[in-house]
Amino acid sequence: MLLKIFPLIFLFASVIISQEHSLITNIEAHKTFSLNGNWQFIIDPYENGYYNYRYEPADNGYFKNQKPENKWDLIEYDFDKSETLKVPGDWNTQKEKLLLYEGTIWYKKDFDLSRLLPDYQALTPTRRLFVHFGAVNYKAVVYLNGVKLGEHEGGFTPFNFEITNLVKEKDNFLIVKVDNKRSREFVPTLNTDWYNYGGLTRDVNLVEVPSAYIKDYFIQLSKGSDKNISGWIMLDGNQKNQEIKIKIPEIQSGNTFTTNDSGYSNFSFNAEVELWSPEKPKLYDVIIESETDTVKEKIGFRRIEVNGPDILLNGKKIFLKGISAHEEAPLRGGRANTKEDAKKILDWVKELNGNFIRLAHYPHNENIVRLADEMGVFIWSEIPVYWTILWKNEKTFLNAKNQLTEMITRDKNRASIILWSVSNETPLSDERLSFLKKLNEQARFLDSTRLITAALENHYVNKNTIIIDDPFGEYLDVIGLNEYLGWYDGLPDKIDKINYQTKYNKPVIISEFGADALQGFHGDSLTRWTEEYQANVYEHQINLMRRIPNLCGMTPWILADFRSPRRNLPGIQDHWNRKGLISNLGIKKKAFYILQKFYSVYLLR
Ligand code: GCB
Repeated sequence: MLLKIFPLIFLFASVIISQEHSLITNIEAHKTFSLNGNWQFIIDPYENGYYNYRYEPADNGYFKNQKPENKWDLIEYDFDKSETLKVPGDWNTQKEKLLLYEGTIWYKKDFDLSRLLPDYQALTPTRRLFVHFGAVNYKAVVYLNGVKLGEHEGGFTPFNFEITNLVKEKDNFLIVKVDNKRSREFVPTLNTDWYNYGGLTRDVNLVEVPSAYIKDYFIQLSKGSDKNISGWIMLDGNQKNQEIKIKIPEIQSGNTFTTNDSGYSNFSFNAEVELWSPEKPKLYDVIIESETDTVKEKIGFRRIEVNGPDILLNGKKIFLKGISAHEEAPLRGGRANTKEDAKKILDWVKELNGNFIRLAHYPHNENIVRLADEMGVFIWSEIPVYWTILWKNEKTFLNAKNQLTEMITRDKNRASIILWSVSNETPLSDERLSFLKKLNEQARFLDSTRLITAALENHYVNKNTIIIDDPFGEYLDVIGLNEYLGWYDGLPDKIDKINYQTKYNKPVIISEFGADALQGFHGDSLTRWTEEYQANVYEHQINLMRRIPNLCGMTPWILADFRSPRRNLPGIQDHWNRKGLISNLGIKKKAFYILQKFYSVYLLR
């Protein structure tokens, strides 16, 4: 009976997904034209370019890019005389005056299609053009040639708008109003422990596709199988019924099928694939051909499952030797956004003898996820449902759900991603539980092949016993737990006295522990902020790890020091969270070597 219902559920799932997003995935498989580089900008703290003096949206805002036409015209801005900012890039670390700026900045980029894409006009109407943003923090309103294309909320996921009918051969101007003001109802909310880097923080591209093109697809091993590949494909455009071929040339495998009136099809076929693992991160070229479009990408195939308290990769028990990381550029500072940044971060994970990274506390850029596929590093990816979200606010929920959807949409074909996390350290309440349960359902609905987790908190049963009993644990595959014994909770020797219990027969990952140390600051092992204190905490924590029930992995907090405006201690913090194992200048602290050693000897619980 179950088997009979399954295909129906699957079909239904694919239809709903298609209605929910307009994102083109794997844009590199299409023709892209980078709009990265220098963009002019106007700082607009009062949003004068958006609202009139009655605080109503103006129909003649900065997005019109007006110029005086005669000597008496009154126009109080001028993009062309304004300074420039580099895209991709946060604005905070590019101009000193913007270091702590939270508000609106208008960006403008001019482009000539005749230069970027000389044959475009000749090819229309068989071609379409989109503008694609890797991420904009936090809110973006996008205009082309004075006409609004759309808006996007959420600072860490991609989005795109079609510009086929608006774009001109010459003299296009793309304007983006970017606003990074924090707000109680946003995701994240007002209060976090990371820097609110604003701007066009990831790549901006024009993407050219055929009039009917392959917009999205899901290609993974079928749940529980090593040999059956299944998923769905989604076309967009004027020719919905098409014959589709999926090919994996290296193993001469694939299948042919036809999309329905909505442009969708499920598929499944048998394939003798070599399974992806950190030891051998095998990726296959997968080609998808429709009658009007072809896309290609490298995909790895592996099974990730839980069995009682264990996590299994391709049927075998694994231990996740990890580290948490923010999306900060090693050495350079500011938001990471290049392939080199991603490489440096993952090289550090390898140097630690690790095989796992927790990309905290929001979806990181696509470079790192793709590189992790190649380098064989497991990923935990999460959305910024962090601390005190407004659980009762429907808009907040829809926003969180949308960010989750966009994260999964972008990265669902990456073998490296094994865990989707829906929240971090959220305080217990009925409203929170129902909010998180719905996110959990959405994640499972979009992707039944990965494990769902969340970073939960400690609860004491008595002085020396902590229990993992968060009611949300019942719904998760893997329990993440943040604990700060030895730092926020007692001194390092307290760690030895604590015992853990868990209510759930499920794998546990200690998703955070740590202590701050200013690199180069030395003292005895009980002096706060010294490398010795941090090392002391790591030594005791590592002993504790051996005693945590059901432990399947850990991601201590954190790989490198990161900027955080809530860290105010002069001479030590100066707006940096110092829990990094590596300083913001790339220098390793003592604790780095302690974890490195542990990871070199520890195999499995
Ligand atoms: C936490 C948070 C993390 C903070 C960290 C800290 O529990 O999850 O975002 O940065 O503690 O350093 O306090």
